[in-house]
Amino acid sequence: MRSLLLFVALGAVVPVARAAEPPKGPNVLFIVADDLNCDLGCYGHKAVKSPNVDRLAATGVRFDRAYVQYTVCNPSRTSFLTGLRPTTTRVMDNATHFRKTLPDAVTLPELFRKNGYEVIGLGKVFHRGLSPDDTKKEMDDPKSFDRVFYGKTTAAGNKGAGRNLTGGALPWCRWLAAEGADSEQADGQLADEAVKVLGEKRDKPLFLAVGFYRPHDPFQSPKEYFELYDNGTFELPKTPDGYKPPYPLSLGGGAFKDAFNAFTDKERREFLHAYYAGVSFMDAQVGRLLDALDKNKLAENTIVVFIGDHGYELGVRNWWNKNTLFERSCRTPLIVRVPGAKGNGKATAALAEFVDLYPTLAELCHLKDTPKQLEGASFRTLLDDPGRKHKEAALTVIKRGSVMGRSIRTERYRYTEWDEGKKGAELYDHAEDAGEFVNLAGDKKFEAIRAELSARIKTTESGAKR
Ligand SMILES: [Ca+2]
Repeated sequence: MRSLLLFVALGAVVPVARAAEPPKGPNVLFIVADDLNCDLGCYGHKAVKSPNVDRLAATGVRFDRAYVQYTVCNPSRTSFLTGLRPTTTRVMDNATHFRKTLPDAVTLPELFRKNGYEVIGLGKVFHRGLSPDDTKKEMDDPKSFDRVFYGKTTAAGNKGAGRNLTGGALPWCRWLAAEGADSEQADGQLADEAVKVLGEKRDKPLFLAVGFYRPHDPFQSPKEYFELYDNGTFELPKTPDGYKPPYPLSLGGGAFKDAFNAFTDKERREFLHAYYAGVSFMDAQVGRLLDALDKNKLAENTIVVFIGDHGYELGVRNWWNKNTLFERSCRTPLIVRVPGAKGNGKATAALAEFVDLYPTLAELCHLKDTPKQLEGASFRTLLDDPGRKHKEAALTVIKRGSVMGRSIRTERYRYTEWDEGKKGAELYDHAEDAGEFVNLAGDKKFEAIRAELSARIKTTESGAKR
């Protein structure tokens, strides 16, 4: 039908691009965890149990400075799946579908399809509704996948012990240590389905995207993952005495702030407990995928990418959410295992942006017809040589109300402007202040650095690829 339409429209037969023989791969297993920060064993966290992601990190390249382009689900996912910055996609909330703003974008999975791959999407790859039980499909992108499966937590899986930590003021802020096995939860079903897919015989290479819903709220996981932790041992978040948060956290009131301000240490410990149980539950599912790769002898010909869609603040500045421009929201895990890469088993401190994922995977898989307007730069060479540099800066933006915030991370500094500085600016020196508590933006000694970083925001946003 498409050939016929082209014939009618153009008056000539336009050959449909087909490879003479099907491409041989490599396969890609692309795993996304929702709202996952770097509190993982392999990133040095002492309490969190993540043996399977750790196992992947031990056999792949762990990125220690990888930054998302937006710290909310839909804008971040849209960005790394289209290879475009949020200011280009114009998707800066959870309600706008990128096909409205960029109808002709070729997404990363779509490009794999066009290159002869079988492309399967399980769970939350593009943004979906707010919970795994939300069956609305309108946020997904049918052009991107040959097959999709979302999973749905069963009635039995929704039973258990738990409570809302805000007395119901924030409906999402609740935990449940659920009865029943992993497969009663949507994420367990996603792993079941992925294991099935990896066991299937196919004559095409496979791009399998698996988007786990945890550790995103509601903080619900089978109770065995809660039982991995004694929350009395958790280190509680620390904010220095007398600290005054910058814009927009400096604004008074709001349902989130009011609820978080009412937390006692009991709620704080429960929040950490429930979030980390979700990390371990998600981690166990990742383990099942890695085992299935090994069992089906696919590991040697499969690139594995593991990411969060953005980080998560766990109580520092008394903020228990994402949607900030601090390090813990902007930075998220990125682990890439390419069979045979010389960097496997090592970590890289090179700055990388999630917008780089698209051109990297396109290069690694020798894809044809990669869109010319991609805004990232391939980091393929880092995978063999993790000690090299990749780019000068990573840019993350968010919109709070009508105010745009832009934050640039260089090797040493983070610099943030709200409404181009009119609503405030923040400069943090990570060599001295990893927690980003001492704002140097008004300090005369840092005037030149601030000016340089302000200019860097503009050049990065307007297309400087490195
Ligand atoms: Ca998210």
